[in-house]
Amino acid sequence: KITITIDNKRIEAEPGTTILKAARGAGIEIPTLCHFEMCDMGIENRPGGCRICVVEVEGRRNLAPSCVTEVQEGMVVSTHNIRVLNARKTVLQLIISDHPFDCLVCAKSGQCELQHLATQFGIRSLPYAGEQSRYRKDTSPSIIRDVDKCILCRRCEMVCNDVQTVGALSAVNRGFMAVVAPAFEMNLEKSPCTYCGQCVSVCPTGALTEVDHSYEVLQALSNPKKTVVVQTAPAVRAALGEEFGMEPGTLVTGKLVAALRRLGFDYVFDTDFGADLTIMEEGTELLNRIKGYLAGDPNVRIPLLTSCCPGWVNFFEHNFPDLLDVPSTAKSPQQMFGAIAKTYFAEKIGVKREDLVVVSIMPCLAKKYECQRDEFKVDGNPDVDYSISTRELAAFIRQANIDFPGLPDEEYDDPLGESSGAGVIFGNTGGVIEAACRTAYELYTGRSLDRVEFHELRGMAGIRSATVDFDGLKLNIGIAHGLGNARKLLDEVRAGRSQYHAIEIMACPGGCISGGGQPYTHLKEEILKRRTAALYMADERKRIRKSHENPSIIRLYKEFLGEPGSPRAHSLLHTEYFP
Ligand code: HC0
Ligand code: SF4
Repeated sequence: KITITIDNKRIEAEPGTTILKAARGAGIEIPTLCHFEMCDMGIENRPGGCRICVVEVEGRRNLAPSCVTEVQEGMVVSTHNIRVLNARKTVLQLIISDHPFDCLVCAKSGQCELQHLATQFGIRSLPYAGEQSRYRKDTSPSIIRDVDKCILCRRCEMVCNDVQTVGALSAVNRGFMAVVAPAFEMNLEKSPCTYCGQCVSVCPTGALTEVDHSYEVLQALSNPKKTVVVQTAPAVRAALGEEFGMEPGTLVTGKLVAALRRLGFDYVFDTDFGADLTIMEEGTELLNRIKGYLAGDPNVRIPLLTSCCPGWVNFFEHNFPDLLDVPSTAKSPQQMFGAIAKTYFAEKIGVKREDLVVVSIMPCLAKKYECQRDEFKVDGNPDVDYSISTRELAAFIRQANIDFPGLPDEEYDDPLGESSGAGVIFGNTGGVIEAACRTAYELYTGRSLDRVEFHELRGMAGIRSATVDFDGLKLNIGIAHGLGNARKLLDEVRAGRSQYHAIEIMACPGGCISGGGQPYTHLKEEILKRRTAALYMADERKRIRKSHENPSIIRLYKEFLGEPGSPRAHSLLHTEYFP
């Protein structure tokens, strides 16, 4: 350890640590616009570009950017003296001189880090004329790039390239025209972007935001001819409370249901029901593939890859077009829910398909694209009409002046609101495969599990593996979250070196709990861990914890679908992939 002094405080730090980290470790906050990190996953962006984090180091002529300057024995640092404050203010004024002033109508207003700093530093005028660059907005099915608002922090580039290995974004041009953009400045839609939304999660300004569909939802709700059904994804209940000042990790399931009723939805249902249904179909597919594999059938593809994460589906369609027969053909829970809502449920309540509107509340931006895919439409009418993010729902709740923390806890409607604990852990990395194991074990062995938790499948390591014993049949399970980790496992599959029988993949670090549509955290590890714990707690609190024991699922098969994998189940609940 070495000893340094920061703001007259003696601090011990590891050699190689930056001043910024040493200061933060001692509770001294230094502002920055480009730096961010998530230690557990080794994610760190420190291009030293924004220069907001400059500090004074005694004996040095120039101020030092604290995010890239390493501590040295005996160093004496001032983080907030007059010279430093002056420099920060000048840097801020320079950044703002190349930024539009439309805060009133900006999607990020109120949550923009540049806006916060401008307020904190009391910026009231700009001494520099600057130059307002003019780029057109780039709108894709999920994400809007408002490039004029890019401040070149390069967080998005780092996440997209280093974490996701998608490489859709990189810095182009010079001077006032410099921006981060897809190659040849093509539209995001034409780029290899997966719509995972992780760039939106880390963008400090309004340069990257979601396409907002809440107006269309409002229109549907105010149309008396429409019956509007809503489904809520597993991870939303673990994060929505943060938007209303509640502690991260507070489960708000009952208040979420209550808020949606007050907003005017006719039926409040749960994507967890769709997750249980996914397990019935995907679990059956897994067992069939394993039986075929053990019997030496050369046409059977192992490992089975989970297919419920649409960012991941986009990624393998782009990058592994030669492996399109490896993922499960099961649709995602969002889409299974939509298909059942517009057939089985519409029939039950006597409403025509075109008069039923299905809305989903998702932690994810790729879900917006997923529900628009042609294969999920019948004569142009989508199974899921609109997907809105946790953040869009929070804004909607605020507009309606609902006191969210003060709401009573209410229950989901029947029958598509009933779910098991297996359905709710889908939102955590490892949760889908754990849910599948709970059901596949019992179907395969004919025995009831003594303990439903598979702790060996849990955790935050980016790639994990475990062997699960099905009474002598040893299943090798792989888990990856973050597309860079997924790529490593897929490269092994392509090379014929994969050890696994099944692999679960989620595009976002930590799984859906840190999806691109969740309340902004900038991947703060502590918040993600609390959301994860909340979903495991929701599972523990459930009376039914295995998908095949969900009474509404049992009834759905009995009344409508027949067996898992039946021709009707196949046509409604399975899909195909396109290069
Ligand atoms: Fe997820 Fe899902 S678990 S992808 O993260 O499978 O978005 O929460 O809704 O569909 O259930 C997201 C979350 C879902 C789906 C489910 C899956
Ligand atoms: Fe890259 Fe994901 Fe952003 Fe697309 S959505 S640009 S894949 S980080």
